[in-house]
Amino acid sequence: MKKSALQTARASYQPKLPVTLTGAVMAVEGKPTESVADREEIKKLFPNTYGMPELRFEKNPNPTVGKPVNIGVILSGGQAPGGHNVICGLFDGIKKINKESRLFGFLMGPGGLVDHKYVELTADVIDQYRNTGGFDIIGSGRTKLEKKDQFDKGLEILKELGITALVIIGGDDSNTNAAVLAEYYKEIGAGVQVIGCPKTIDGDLKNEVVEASFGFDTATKVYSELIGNIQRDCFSAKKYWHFIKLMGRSASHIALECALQTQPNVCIISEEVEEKNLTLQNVVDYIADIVAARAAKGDNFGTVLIPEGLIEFIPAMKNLIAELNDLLARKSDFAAMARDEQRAYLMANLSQNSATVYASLPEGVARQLTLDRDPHGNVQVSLIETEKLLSEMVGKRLAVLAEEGKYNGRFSPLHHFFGYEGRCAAPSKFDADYCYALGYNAANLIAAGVTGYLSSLRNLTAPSVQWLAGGIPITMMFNMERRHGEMKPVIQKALVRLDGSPFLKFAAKRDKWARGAEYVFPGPIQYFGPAEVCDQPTLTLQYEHLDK
Ligand code: FBP
Repeated sequence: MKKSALQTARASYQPKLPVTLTGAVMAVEGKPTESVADREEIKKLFPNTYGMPELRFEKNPNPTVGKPVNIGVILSGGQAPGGHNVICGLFDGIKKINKESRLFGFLMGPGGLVDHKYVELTADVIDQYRNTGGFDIIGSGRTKLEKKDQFDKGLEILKELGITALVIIGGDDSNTNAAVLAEYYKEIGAGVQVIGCPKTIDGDLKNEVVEASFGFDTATKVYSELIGNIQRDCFSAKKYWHFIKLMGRSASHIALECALQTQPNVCIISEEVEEKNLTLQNVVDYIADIVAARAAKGDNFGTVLIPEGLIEFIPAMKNLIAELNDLLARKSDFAAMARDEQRAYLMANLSQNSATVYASLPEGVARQLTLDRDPHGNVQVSLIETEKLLSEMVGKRLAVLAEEGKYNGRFSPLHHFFGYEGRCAAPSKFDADYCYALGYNAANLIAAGVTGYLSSLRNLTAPSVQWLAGGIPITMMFNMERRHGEMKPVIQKALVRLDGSPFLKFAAKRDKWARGAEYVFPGPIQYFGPAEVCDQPTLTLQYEHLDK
């Protein structure tokens, strides 16, 4: 495959490991741990892996050569920049322990383990992927690894290949499943360790002990570059309002980080909308008032950032969606009905509040809510074009304001959705180093003989050589949550904290950003040049360190 000049230049970059990981290490145990909540239930469900101590790696003054090991690796869920470097770090780490060690990659996600689809990752393969974006080295998938027969099927191939440790690179759900698998393999004496690595651009796998998931840094920098470019265009042409939806599933971390980096006129934070119990109309009015205020100064342009999951956080919309799920599940011939019959059926059967909300929606969006459903019968909210929904409703509101003599301007909206543009970008220097170190550190956890641990690096706002390496028992991050009608042990998802520094910094500035044009243009990710250009971690990470 032809390589770009940047790919060639980056291929030779050697990620900088924390000093402790540059030689032989020994694991130092901290105190036994407890889960964040629901301790008794979780202890009962994980009798073999509950309460394990946190681990810290320190230099080992008396190193010995380790035994060769065969290791399996899986990429799970959505792509995130740096995944290849986790695998490269893992490869180098196990080779450092013993050069006869071998690495096997399971293809297209957890499904590859269950279906026995794999490839051996040798040095010549690994070298092609150093510091590159994407997950294409082995592919990724969303098969949930949660049933005993899947675990047993997986064990067959692990045994056949002589694999004694499995590294799962994934988000909160994948690492939850990694912990369940670790517990099961320990219970049956399978002789297979399971280690997790924190991945997701969404930034929602973080807590007291995990500072950041990998990929968030690069993805938000790519989106911020694009938003900055749009803002410069906006500033030059002065004629469009740009409605920009940003990926991130439920949490608004991506939108918030991009807002901190680019200072747009508007950024909606879903968690705040829910907390204040705002309606869709409240959000629309908020945006329309800013559009009108700017128009009064002759500024008929601006930027609005919208988190992907917004719709689910608007309490009235949440109720409407829940009612639609039920109604449509009960009406098997719904899809075959004529459009006006469908509408009449819904209006007659929805509660009064939900019917009012439904009737207020633009026709296209109302239809999306009834058509696009996943295999479980749920509305796929990520397919709803929230950016268009909002701009259409803002347009209507502005027409009312104009009639009342409160608005006199031009409103020309344009729409964007940024997600896939950043998920496979070449990792920033931060993610290149972080991911490589996470993989390398996973090899040390394997050598330490532990299972059910997450590879952990802390002190991430310092240069990478000063990061602190260790392992976190995954059960420590668990609480019980209702999933598909049943209480399950899961890693708590981190939503934007309204009392956290990133949100508070944004909230303190947003009115000024709304009125003026205080845009910031971050430009593209840089690899060569001064540290303040190349080596800055996200503002979210920097501000969160203020809260520690
Ligand atoms: P993960 O949680 O698996 O890391 O996925 C992140 C993500 O990019 C979300 O932001 C987005 O909602 C989702 O994946 C889209 O996934 P897909 O492309 O599979 O529909």
